[in-house]
Amino acid sequence: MRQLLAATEVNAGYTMDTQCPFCSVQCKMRITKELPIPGSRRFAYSIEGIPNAASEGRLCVKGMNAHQHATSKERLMQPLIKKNGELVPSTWEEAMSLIEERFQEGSRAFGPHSLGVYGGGSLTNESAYLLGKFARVALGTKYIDYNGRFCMSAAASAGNKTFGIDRGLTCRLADIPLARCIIMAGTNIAECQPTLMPYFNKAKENGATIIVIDPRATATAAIADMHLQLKTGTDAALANGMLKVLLEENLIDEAFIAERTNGFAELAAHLAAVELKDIAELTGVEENLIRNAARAYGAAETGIVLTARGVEQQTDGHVAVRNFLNMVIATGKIGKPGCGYGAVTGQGNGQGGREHGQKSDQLPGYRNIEDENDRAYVASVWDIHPDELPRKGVSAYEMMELVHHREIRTLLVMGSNPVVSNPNADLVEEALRNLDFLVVADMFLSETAVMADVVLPVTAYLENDGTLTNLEGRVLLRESTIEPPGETKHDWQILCDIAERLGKKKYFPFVNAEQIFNELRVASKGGLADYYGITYDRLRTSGGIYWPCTSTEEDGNQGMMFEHAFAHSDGKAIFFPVASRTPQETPNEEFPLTMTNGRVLSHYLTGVQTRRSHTLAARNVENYIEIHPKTAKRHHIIDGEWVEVTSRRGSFSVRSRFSDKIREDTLFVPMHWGGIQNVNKATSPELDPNCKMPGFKTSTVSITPLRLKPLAHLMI
Ligand SMILES: Nc1nc2c(c(=O)[nH]1)N[C@H]1C(S)=C(S)[C@@H](COP(=O)(O)OP(=O)(O)OC[C@H]3O[C@@H](n4cnc5c(=O)[nH]c(N)nc54)[C@H](O)[C@@H]3O)O[C@H]1N2
Ligand SMILES: Nc1nc2c(c(=O)[nH]1)N[C@H]1C(S)=C(S)[C@@H](COP(=O)(O)OP(=O)(O)OC[C@H]3O[C@@H](n4cnc5c(=O)[nH]c(N)nc54)[C@H](O)[C@@H]3O)O[C@H]1N2
Ligand code: SF4
Ligand SMILES: [Mo]
Repeated sequence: MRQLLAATEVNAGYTMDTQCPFCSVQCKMRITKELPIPGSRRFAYSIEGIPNAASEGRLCVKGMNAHQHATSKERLMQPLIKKNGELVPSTWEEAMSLIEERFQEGSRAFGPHSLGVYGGGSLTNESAYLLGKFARVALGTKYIDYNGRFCMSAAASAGNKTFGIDRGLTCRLADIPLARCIIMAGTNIAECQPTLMPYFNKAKENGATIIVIDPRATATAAIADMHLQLKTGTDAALANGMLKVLLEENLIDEAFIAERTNGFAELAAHLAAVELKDIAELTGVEENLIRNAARAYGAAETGIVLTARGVEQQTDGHVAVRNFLNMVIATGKIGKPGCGYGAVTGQGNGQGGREHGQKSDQLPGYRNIEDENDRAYVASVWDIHPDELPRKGVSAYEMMELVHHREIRTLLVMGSNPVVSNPNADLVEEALRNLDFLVVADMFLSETAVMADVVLPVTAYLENDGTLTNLEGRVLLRESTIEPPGETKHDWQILCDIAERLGKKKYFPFVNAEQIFNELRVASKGGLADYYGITYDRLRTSGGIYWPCTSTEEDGNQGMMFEHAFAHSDGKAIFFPVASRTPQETPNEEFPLTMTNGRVLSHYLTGVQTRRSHTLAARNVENYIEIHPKTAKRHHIIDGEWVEVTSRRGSFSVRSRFSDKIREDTLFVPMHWGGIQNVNKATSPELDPNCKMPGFKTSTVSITPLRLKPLAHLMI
């Protein structure tokens, strides 16, 4: 048994091994809280990376400073209840009684489906799994979805369709240095998974050709041999151009296509009509560059293709990824060393969080909530009748629409800040204001928590136990040796407590995270994401185990997938012809520029955590819009001045930042700020029909210096 340090001992300092709470690499680290310097009341923390298979001991600036938010004075230490429009401290008893009363009232008056649950990819596997069970068993609602919908849904659905399974990386990180050509499409690893960069540098030293596809010359593009600086939203077309060259120049693997794939003839017929000059026109990338990139990938002995949100957060994100997968399987560059595909997963538990039932159409182990066998199996594990299991609900943004229509009237948010991270943020804010009852479980008073009727304080990464699955599909255990501060509770504890209040304790008897994991193992057994063979004891000694792992005797699959077969029933991968479409919005006189968005190194998602770290906050204190100096000149904009950016949805205001590293027709805005600086006030809620990913990355906008705007609207 581990001994937890009591709060008084915590105040005396400690050393503990933990994991970074931020991105999908999940770097391991050791934190030491030093005794205060005599005469000072402040503690010093020292952080060092611990060697591990993913980051090999490296940490980036976010990991080095994560403890600053976790130990910040702004942490919520007791529940809050809204009284007369103000959130005021309360006891757990009062907060829980109110939740019990209002959840029951809501369910009685408007039915169980008037209750909704909204989760997140930062939650541990245990909490994410329990959240799915909580929605279906404790509340009896079909309405549950999570922020991963905005993150991994296009790549996940594409992997499922092409390969029959979705695991972010189909190979090991260790394969990257073995690849002779690497395509990085819409992924800015240098800022978003910085501790992985040495893998790419090693590949380069080994002679690899690196191709970056991005409308901006990013820090990642700095290591590229070829940079295809395409127009935003044209990746599917670009991949068609590259496929055309691969076929034309016979750079494909015919034996692999014949033995291991279906549907090649349809793809070839579709590509026959593709003209490279049309693709060059559509994408803004020169014909020669497309040809050279395709040749480099096709001719290389080994190769890896990576995509991330630049390709995926589009209304054709699913098919755009499928077109990159067409390239992977046409060249047979998968299932062997130095080869593979990776959807670079985003959040700390972005991988595990999408496998065990937070998604509206999913049951644990990547099971399908509409499949009768899957329903029967999970119902038996949960000790309920299959008919008691709700059917599938709707995706994250669609849930917000239902909130807006007042079909969902009560909402529990755990591990997300939807009012900032959803597209069309003004509508989402209006929707949340209309709720009868909003409960938010968070460590901080986020923009969403401020709107809540009850805010529940949760433990942070330093204080709770659980497993997280990194971008490779490697399950990692993070354990704490310190006691929760103040009155904070673990997410899973909160779910068990509410369930008990609703008379469902029998289904939520858990007293620690390991017990939940043991139920998850059984619930996932036989599913695509099978965790049955993984135990806490094995994780404690192994440093991580890849799924699928079907028995406790087995080592897991060692990271390399599809060596002999894909996951479809006939063992084959499937080609899919993809249209070369123009972007979802094309510029016109009123909205002449295309705006995309994304991340910077020092902030994380909606910034709720990183803004509470003084070291990180100091690196970027406010939001900005990256604009080419020539474009700025045409729009009378001075470097560093405040501008208003307007789309068909709404407006936000940020400072301009000149950069010649961006296309002249494109603007880029980080996503880490809420309020008036929130880029999502202007992004489009149009969804990809295949996976319900919003088309975040392409909106047409106008841009005006605030200096030139009439001031009348500011006067009352
Ligand atoms: N520092 C930091 N790291 C993070 C995060 C963070 O918030 N901050 N978040 C984590 C999470 S949850 C995620 S999902 C990942 C995201 O990781 P990424 O997907 O790598 O991050 P983004 O910056 O959103 O987008 C990547 C790139 O796509 C480009 N892009 C924009 N439009 C297009 C397009 O149409 N086509 C192509 N090919 N490229 C385009 C952008 O210019 C950008 O450089 O990062 C994770 N890591
Ligand atoms: N325009 C635009 N919008 C985007 C994106 C984009 O690229 N462009 N990217 C999308 C993507 S990929 C993502 S992943 C989403 C993310 O969007 P959000 O889900 O809104 O992201 P976070 O800022 O991580 O919000 C998490 C909240 O949960 C809290 N939290 C952190 N850990 C825990 C925990 O363990 N338990 C609980 N209860 N709370 C916790 C944090 O304090 C924070 O308030 O944003 C999406 N929105
Ligand atoms: S943010 Fe990602 S790369 Fe940086 S330390 Fe944390 S897990 Fe590692
Ligand atoms: Mo994400």
